[in-house]
Amino acid sequence: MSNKKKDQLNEVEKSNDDKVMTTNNGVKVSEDENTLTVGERGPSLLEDFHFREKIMHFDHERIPERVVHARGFGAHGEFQVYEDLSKYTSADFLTHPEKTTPLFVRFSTVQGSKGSPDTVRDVRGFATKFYTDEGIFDLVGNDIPVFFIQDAIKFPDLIHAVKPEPHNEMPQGGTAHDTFWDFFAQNPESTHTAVWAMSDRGIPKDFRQVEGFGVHTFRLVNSEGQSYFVKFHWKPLQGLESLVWDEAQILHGKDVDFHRKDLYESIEKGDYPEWELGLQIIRPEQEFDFDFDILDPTKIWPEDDVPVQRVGKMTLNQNVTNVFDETEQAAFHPGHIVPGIDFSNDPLLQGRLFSYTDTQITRLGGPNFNQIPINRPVNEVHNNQREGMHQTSVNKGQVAYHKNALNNNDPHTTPKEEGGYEHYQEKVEGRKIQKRSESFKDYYSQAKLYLNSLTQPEFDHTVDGFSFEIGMCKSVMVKQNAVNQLNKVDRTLAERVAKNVGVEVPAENEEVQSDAKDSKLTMEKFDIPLAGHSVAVAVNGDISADTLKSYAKTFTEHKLNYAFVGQHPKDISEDYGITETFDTAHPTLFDSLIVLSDGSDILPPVEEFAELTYKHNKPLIVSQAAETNLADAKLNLTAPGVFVSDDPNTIVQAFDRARYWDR
Ligand code: HDE
Repeated sequence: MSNKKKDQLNEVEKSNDDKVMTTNNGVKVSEDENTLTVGERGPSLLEDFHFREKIMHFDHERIPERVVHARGFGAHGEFQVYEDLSKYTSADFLTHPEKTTPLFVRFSTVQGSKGSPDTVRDVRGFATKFYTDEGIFDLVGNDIPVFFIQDAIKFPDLIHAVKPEPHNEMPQGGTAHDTFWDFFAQNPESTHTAVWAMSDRGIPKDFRQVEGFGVHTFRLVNSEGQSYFVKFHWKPLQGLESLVWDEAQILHGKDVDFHRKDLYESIEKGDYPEWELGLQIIRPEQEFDFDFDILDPTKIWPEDDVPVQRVGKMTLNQNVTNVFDETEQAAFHPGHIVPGIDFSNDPLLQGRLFSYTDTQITRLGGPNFNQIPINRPVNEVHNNQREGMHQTSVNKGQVAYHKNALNNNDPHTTPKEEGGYEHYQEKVEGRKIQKRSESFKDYYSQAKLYLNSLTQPEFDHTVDGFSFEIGMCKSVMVKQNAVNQLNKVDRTLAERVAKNVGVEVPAENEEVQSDAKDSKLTMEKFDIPLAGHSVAVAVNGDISADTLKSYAKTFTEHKLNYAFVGQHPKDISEDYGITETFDTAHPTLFDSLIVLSDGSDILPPVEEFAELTYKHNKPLIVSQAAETNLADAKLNLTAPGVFVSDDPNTIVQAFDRARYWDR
């Protein structure tokens, strides 16, 4: 983390090391295990102030969880722009390549509550707080570039449909239920985002491998006052990978913390995840050059038409010290912007600008949430705002108003030329109306564009995603209505899902007639580096320490995470050994598997490890001695991505692809 934010947080960090226990009023505590009572077996006394304070504080430890995005995990990092972008913007952090800007990122799921599993099918939040020298810029985006609705007034309806149903509070963490699919069918603007969520994008493998999108159109404004429309992107340098649904479901039980653990451990190990900041820029005179409205948040700007310029890099390099104090109390807000950035008239964005401060007041208990350490800017804050719950500053002086003569008119305002924020002077006129623009009413073309751009396995997974989710609905009417919507996008999708969920294939083919594709939509466009992947080595019988060490050496050379998994833990050296057993580990927790055997009968869990790795299309290496033992297992040893080898280096070749869909 860059120093400014780190120094600021260090100042408030508190350690108990070598300290005596006190009450919150600083009185040293002599007894912390027995309350004050009358005699050894008598009643407790109210005057035990330490007991009263301890229990009072405990009773109030919880704050309301976020209405949406309750389940999340964050980390600190930094950002550096590659080149001076003053052509587009006056923002200080985008025009000074020599500067590193501290930042904080929180990833989240949308639907589930705070304790829900990480690997559910859902959109992921990707919120970034930049602590720039000119104040805080929050880029509060998602891992999917579009949103379910076009106007903020529909957000409570969407979320009420998405969340567990109110009469029985089920299901937790997912959208596979009647109210969500009823909303989908009755609100066709949700079609495009639903197609993304049902594809592999809805079940990312980890947080390190998600793209990030600002979703809305923003403006960049340069020092001459020229403005450009912009969409923000985060491009992961770790590649882009997803789970398969069966694997994701098993992981709900095997490791509810699968995503947060991956991020936490990568950072602890010094394997810092990185993303490049991407900009798509549309000049004002191009605003109406497209067959979609650039203010519509249910539309992408296809990257083949409007290329993404990669302008800087973010590195996440420090875990938080305390999850509640930092991650839980982080208050993001799309309205936190800095000079050089401004809003567009996207009606969803405009509504968000209103919502986020409201939610912080409920969640964080008052208007002073910006004073909480994680939310404090790194530059100084001075104004005439005073008092309120949880005020932590001690504001000096007689004067708290503007303008004043008693304090020399301080704090004083700053003109734009010297860094004062001035809103872009867009000319706007019109009647007051409540009406959706006609230009927002094409709900299906880009859903079709997305499906056209997928590879065949990706398309098949999307069919499976829809089939599972719609299939879980109880109402046949809802299922039929949902399939009728799919029929307006893609006939094959509608036919296959209808068959899988047991409803009628709509009589008429109403699909969008278009072969248009965007080459950047398939996940396979990303190179996937070997480093950072994981290998389980299933040890069947007695394998020499030297053999295990030679495998460990290869893994370390290639920065692979690994674990030897055996029937019993075993110490084979000082640093590593057989640390996992078939009870503690599971093939879904790893990206690949190597089976080593001494030739003895294959243990049932080893066979299960091999079968599940095979089923989930992951690289599988089987030693020569294990090959014959696995003859009866449910897998084909000559299938793509299965290697019979005793050479530890085969792992490099095996990761030629992260998943072998043609298996
Ligand atoms: Fe949010 N959203 N949202 N949202 N959102 C919240 O703010 C809201 C929307 C997003 O890690 C809440 O502090 C409205 C789009 C993320 O802390 C709340 C509308 C996008 C996070 C809220 C939207 C997002 C939130 C809940 C429609 C992607 C988590 C707690 C106008 C571009 C941030 C909180 C974190 C959180 C309201 C739509 C992303 C209730 C009214 C579109 C990543 O204020």
